[in-house]
Amino acid sequence: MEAKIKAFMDEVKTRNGHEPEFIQAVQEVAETVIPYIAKHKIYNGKNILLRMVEPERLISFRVAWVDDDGDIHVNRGYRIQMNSAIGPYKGGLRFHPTVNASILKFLAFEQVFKNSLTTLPMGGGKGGSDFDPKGKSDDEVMRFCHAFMLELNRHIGPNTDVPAGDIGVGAREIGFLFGMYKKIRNEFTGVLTGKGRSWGGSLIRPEATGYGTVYFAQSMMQTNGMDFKGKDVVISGSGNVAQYAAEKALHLGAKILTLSDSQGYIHDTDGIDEEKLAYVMDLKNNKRGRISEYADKYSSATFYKGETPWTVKCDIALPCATQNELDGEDAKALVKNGCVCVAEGANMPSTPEAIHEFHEGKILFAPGKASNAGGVATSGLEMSQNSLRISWSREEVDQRLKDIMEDIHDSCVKYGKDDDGYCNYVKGANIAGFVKVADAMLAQGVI
Ligand code: NDP
Ligand code: 2IT
Repeated sequence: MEAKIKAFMDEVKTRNGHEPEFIQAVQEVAETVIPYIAKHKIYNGKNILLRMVEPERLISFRVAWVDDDGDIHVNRGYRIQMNSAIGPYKGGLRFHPTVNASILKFLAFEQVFKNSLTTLPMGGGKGGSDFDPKGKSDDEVMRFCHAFMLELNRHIGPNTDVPAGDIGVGAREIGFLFGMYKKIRNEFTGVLTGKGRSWGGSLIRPEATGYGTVYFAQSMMQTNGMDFKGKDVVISGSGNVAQYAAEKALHLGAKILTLSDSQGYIHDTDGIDEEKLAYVMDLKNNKRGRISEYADKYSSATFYKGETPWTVKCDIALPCATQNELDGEDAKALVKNGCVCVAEGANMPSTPEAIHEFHEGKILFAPGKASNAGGVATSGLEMSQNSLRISWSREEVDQRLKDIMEDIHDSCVKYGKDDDGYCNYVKGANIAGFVKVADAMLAQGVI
């Protein structure tokens, strides 16, 4: 089996040698899915995984725009249409200076499995740009988004490819992108999700990724007779996912100890309560400030510059910032300090070494493609509401989100339970995600 996995990865590396994040994501899937394929005849000899690692289409384009001083800038835009076997391509757009083909291919690949897990009919895609919205005026962001959509519009559509937000793309950017799509195509349609409430957006979509991560973690905890009540929770990030993970964990009676951004983390020994969280939301979403300002406002908090929060003693850890933000040493510290559950709100925040430590320590560990799937699942619910031209209540969307997270949890347990009773959620998520897409690809023939 080792040799089979190595041969497959050698081929992937030959074709994508300069794409470390993509190779990392594929390696994890190959290690769990190739043994499954070997045991299940229908998938043998079909090169099914090799077909899944090759994007159906990779689009790269120039985005030229003018800043407030009249200077011209050029950024690179992308859309990776990875797999459409079970539905239109679906996945976020990331605006961040680190964006490149490797990062977007890893995200698009993960998205295929994640979307399959949601039980909804969505293929996988991802896109974005190396544009950095930080420090830009609203007008500059608008001009960039309009220029980006001027090209992207010809590749997407409500039945073709439906983008959404990710790092650096929130309600403001989705508004500008939607406006330009509507103008060019003269069509008011559900071509993007994460839209504003008054123009086709769904209730609960802003909250969905963070809430879903906590719902998933709660399901995991319940398998061991535990829950969030009274637990110490460490969270990284302070953006969309981190904010609503914190809110839901608070609702369930937990104490939130940390939040972070790319400059460091804050540790509030009294806990981040509802009022303090409202301050964070205003600071990050309206004032576009830095998390260090939290420690200036609240004396119970300290800012640790350039550090990540994983050495803070906790029961539950929710990495909600970015890929590879939690390494093997961090994982060792978490396990040693008694952490019992790690659920990823971000995509691939734990390195392979970290995941190894969590599995060795036999603690509950959920990979992002399972635990952060609530965001895209609720995007799927937004698409349904757009097609039906109706709007469901908060309670209805939240209930559907809860049900989907429970379904995903059940699928992970079905395919991930080891002989000793320990659930390997990585294996479970990869195999469950694979089976649905692979079956559809087999049915549709070699295309
Ligand atoms: P936001 O842009 O709202 O927030 C991102 C947060 O992560 C910020 O606090 C940011 O800090 C921090 N961050 C970004 N890059 C780094 C870095 N290199 N090192 C440390 N911190 C960093 O994005 P989201 O909250 O939407 O996304 C967070 C994660 O969740 C991403 O991995 C994304 O792919 C994933 N995700 C998002 C979904 C969604 O619906 N939005 C759905 C599923 C997954 P700073 O401000 O300093 O950059
Ligand atoms: O990584 C993700 O799942 C997202 N950024 C959300 C994608 C979506 O289409 O809502």
